[in-house]
Amino acid sequence: MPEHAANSVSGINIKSSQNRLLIKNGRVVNDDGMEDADVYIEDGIIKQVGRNLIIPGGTRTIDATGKLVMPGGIDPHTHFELEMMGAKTADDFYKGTRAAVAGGTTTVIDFVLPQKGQSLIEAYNNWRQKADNKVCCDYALHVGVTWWSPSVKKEMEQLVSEHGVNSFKMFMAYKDAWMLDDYELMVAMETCAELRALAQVHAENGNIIARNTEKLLASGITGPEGHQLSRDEEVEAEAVNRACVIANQVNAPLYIVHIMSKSAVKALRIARSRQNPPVYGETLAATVGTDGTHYKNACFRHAAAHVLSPPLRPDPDTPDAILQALADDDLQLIGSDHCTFHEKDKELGKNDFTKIPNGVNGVEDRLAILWQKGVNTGIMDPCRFVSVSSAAAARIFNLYPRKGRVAAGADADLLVWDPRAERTVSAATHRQAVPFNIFEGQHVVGGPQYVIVNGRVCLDDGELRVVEGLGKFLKTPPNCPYIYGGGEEMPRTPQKVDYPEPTTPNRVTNGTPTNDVSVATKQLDGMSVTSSGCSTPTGRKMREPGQRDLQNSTFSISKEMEGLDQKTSVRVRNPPGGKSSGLW
Ligand code: URQ
Ligand code: ZN
Ligand code: ZN
Repeated sequence: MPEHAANSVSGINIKSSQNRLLIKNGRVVNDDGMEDADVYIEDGIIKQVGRNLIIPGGTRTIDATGKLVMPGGIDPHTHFELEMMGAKTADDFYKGTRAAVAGGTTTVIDFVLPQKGQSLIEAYNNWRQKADNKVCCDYALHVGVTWWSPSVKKEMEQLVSEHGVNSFKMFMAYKDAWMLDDYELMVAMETCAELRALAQVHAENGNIIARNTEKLLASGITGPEGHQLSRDEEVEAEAVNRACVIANQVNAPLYIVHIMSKSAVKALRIARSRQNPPVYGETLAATVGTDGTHYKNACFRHAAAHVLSPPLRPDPDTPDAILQALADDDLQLIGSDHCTFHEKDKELGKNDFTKIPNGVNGVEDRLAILWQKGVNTGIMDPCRFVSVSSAAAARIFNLYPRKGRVAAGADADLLVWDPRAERTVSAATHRQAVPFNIFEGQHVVGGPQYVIVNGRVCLDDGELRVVEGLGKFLKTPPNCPYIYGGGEEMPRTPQKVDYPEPTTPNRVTNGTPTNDVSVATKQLDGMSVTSSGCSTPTGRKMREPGQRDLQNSTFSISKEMEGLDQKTSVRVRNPPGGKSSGLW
């Protein structure tokens, strides 16, 4: 099968033995626990997870000794083939999903973004046309509500009832383009709640940005550094708070996309402690993997490649604080907001930062960056890694447990993750369409050795073998039980009174190599002994009296590696939480 075989899925005629796969001797990681188990796959579905499985002859076997078997990543935020700010993103649905699979992501959720005045259904159909025959992994769609009228409301209803959409993104920024005012935002959120869909917001105060921009340009600040100056943390935090208040007024669940700052996390945390229906927060690989100091780089190309909105923050404590927020369930997910532009397009803003098309890369390196910055440093354990990079998105967008879980009955979207694999991130070797990578030069330890997409081995011991068109469009049903509760009480966050400043863990800074896998494997060893630190399905830490705090653990590296290789057995003690989508 050639790697790039357009529309080749229908032509796939694999012998039945090739539809069978056994992943043996690995440690299976879900968001609520780990166990040493084999995983048997047939016809794209996980059939069995356990020990001593009875397997038909001729089944291909992957030996995962010393490796982790995790659900494939779900990237809840991509922009493939998006036209914005006079340019088109460089990665189309083929190149973008190919890069996703290379990095271990097996489902993406892209955004249909209609132009002002455009029919939402028409825009949705355009997106399906762009994507359906190109995607190398499954995908779903959010739809942007970029203008308001009664016809928009009607189309939202149709999108939910007929087209498999359960989430809508509203913009509080991009004044004169996609921005809604507060009244429109309120009605749009109300509509989402009526439809039992999920309202998403891009939280920045577009009016403040517009005025600040006028003043900056008038004072002669035209370079990329002006981007951050026009929209500092306060501008983001104010919008987060306002969005939460509006959602609360209309009793709508809310999802805030790309949270980029400590101030925004603080605003979100306060809202989450008081609000029901729930509020969820997403951050980005860019936010934990780099920072806003790059806007001062003398090279326009370099600085402009980091321009996205909300911007990266110059405060050097931001990446660690955001990682800590992910670990503590103040944030629930990490996406990429992958939105790459060629250099010639970024140059549209050479003399005016407001014209630099907004967006950065991330779909390929999201998992490795999170593992390196979050797990290898001891900030989060592998279960929480699975939660924020996969399971939480499946739960929130009502794809769970078909996606986001290693269990019998789920889609066979899996990673065999090698916690010792080392590489240096570089545009020279990445699969994304642009010759620039915002994580350039960062040394990461831990990465996918095998990536299985719908039962097919698409990264095979490091060799990429994607199939164009292999992915399917995933309908996301409304009335997600995880959000709306099937008649039972909705999930609530505990009351938290104060927001302590996040501690700065002992870790490497951006770009500084570390070969120390001890912390990650400490976590693995800790998990194997006690299961402590495993996240609940809502992400909060479950640590029982007497159980050890993994972040303060002092195991030796050799013991930990032995622990993984010798496969100390552990059973999941917590049953899978949350509500199922009725798969079983
Ligand atoms: O706002 C977004 O999510 C897209 C449209 C652009 N990318 C970005 O700068 N965050
Ligand atoms: Zn946005
Ligand atoms: Zn985006």
